[in-house]
Amino acid sequence: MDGRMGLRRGDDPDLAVAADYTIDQGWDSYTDQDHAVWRTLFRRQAALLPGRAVPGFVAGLADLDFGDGGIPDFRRLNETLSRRTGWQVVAVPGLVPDAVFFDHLANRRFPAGRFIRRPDELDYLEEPDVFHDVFGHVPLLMDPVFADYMQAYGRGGLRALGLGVLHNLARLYWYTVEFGLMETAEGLRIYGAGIVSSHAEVLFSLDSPSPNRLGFDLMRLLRTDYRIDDFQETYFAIDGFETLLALADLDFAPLYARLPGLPDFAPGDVLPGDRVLHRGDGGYHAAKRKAG
Ligand code: HBI
Ligand code: FE
Repeated sequence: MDGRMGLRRGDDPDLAVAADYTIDQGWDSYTDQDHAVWRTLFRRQAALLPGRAVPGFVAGLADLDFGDGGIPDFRRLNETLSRRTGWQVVAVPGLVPDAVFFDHLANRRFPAGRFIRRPDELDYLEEPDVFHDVFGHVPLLMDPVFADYMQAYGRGGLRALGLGVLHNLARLYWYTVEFGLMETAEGLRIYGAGIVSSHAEVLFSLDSPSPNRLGFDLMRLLRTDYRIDDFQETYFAIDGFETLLALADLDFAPLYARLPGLPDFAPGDVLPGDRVLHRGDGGYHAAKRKAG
């Protein structure tokens, strides 16, 4: 626990939390150490991602012009972002309830943690911090097609909540927005925020022989469990953001209706119908299971 835990969790008596869970970013109260952590992470990822992330991510990052100024001030960031796609970043204390999260997305507001991890936890996160949320998610919100998908996901999330199938839709978010890969003419590229914000997972997701890399298949993915505690055992690759945006016009209700009769798949499964880009040897997770 660190001294700012209260600020993280939203139970600090001085912290005014609105009904929609937004708070002031309080940019002036970041310490030099906070900004130094951002710079360390930023330099490391910005150097790694050209040629590994999708071109739209690299371009969005460049256009946001974060420079070396440390943690971005949301007021400035929002001028650039809202001019481009009508999205805004709002600060929240940490994880917010699903309905609140989706309502923000449905209204083109991205909830971002305001706190930043400590220098001794650079590669470890329990809750999304400002580096994951802003560096990882915001560059693609500069892309008009991806920006529309995120809004559609918010609307879909609200519907899924009402139908009691949120855990299925959450898998779609996980395997696309957080851990998605894309097949491009130049090879596999990353667009998932959970990957682009993690130095080790950038290398693991693209280069390791361990994980499966499979073609995107909506129904398959709605049925596939995921890991939140470690690198993914399977990554799914889309052809382009149009694949995601096409989901926005799709009625999920018939798919949801079929789900109760169908078994779930484990994170590492490879199935007969899968389009296999790379069949993982599973070595990484097998070694962990043996050790643990
Ligand atoms: N809250 N701040 C924050 N960030 C998230 O990514 C988030 C959340 N609440 C709920 C949630 N994600 C997930 O349950 C959905 O994406 C499924
Ligand atoms: Fe995220």
